[in-house]
Amino acid sequence: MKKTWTLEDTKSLFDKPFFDLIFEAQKKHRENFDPNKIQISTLLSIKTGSCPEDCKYCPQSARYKTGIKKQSLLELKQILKSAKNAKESGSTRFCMGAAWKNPSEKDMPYLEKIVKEVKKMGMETCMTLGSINNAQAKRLFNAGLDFYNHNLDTSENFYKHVITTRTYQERLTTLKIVRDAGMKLCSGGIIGLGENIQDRMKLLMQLSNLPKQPESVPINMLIKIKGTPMENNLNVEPFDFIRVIAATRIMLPKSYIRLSAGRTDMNDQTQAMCFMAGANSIFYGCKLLTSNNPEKESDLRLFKKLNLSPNYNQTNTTRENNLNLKNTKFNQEQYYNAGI
Ligand code: SAM
Ligand code: DTB
Ligand code: SF4
Repeated sequence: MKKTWTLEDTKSLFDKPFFDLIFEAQKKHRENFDPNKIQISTLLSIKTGSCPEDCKYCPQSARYKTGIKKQSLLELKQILKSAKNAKESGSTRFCMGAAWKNPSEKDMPYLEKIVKEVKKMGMETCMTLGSINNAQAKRLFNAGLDFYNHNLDTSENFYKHVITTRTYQERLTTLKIVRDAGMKLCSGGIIGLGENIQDRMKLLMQLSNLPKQPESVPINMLIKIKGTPMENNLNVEPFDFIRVIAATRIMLPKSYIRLSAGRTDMNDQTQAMCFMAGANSIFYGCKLLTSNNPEKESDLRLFKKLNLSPNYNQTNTTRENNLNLKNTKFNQEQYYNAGI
């Protein structure tokens, strides 16, 4: 039977001596995953900026002057070109994000078309479009959408300090709608919003106590965007972040935990500790939605140092097709050392 995490249980995890916590997380990780494999996803913003929501961390909210370049829905050709690049550079999942409160009915046929075409390329598909209703979720599922991403972001209590235009309950409802439509769920949060440790515990309790745990759990470290109300937030202490990853691994043992936004502010050692604590997925490619992500070459170098190799999905045929190292300077050496 699925364990229900209480605040007391969760607190006892966070209170553990650091190495005891990491050891327990790594044990859990090894029971459920190959510790030397990593899942690779690539992000593309298919509609950028002018979002009516007020998420205080977000560069894309129309309420803050962040200077990002707005872009209406991208053309199919451009989306497929990015998906092809992502596939050729080793990504197995293509995640498309739109700066919307929710998708409009008039865009649904086009969104279905996008999903069908990306799916045809042999990649897993993921979208994050804000709140969706039952009919929209079913349509996206029928078009071939594998995952839907919608984050809880933080604890229910702290949420009101972050977003006022969408309720926490609406978020939970969207997660249920995604599940009811038959899709896999990607849901996580952000560390560094100004939340306290108990808010972090409560976010993880919400995620782990869902009727079915999300298959993917992105843990973002706040990227402090100039012009947003959170631009001067305090930095997250790396060891506190690693603790959150470890607790996530223990509380959601079978989920892929994605080390998401904020990796450009983490050194190799912090990222390695996150992998040790149970993170086993990243966004790959030099851009997230609008913000920078590490360069591919720097990630490949890190994989090499840590002997990490990509976790290919079953539908892909050749490894060469997936990890096109021809484009990287250290092609042969990487290829040899990663044992690919
Ligand atoms: N508009 C849709 C929504 O909010 O559901 C989809 C895109 S939205 C940008 C996806 C997620 O990105 C947010 O839920 C948040 O967790 C994350 N995010 C946005 N800005 C961020 C930032 N500055 N730092 C870290 N994570 C961020
Ligand atoms: C998630 O949890 N993080 C990604 C993805 N899901 C959509 C987005 C991170 C966005 C970081 C800020 C930006 O690039 O605009
Ligand atoms: Fe809009 Fe999503 Fe950004 Fe919130 S997180 S402002 S909903 S794009």
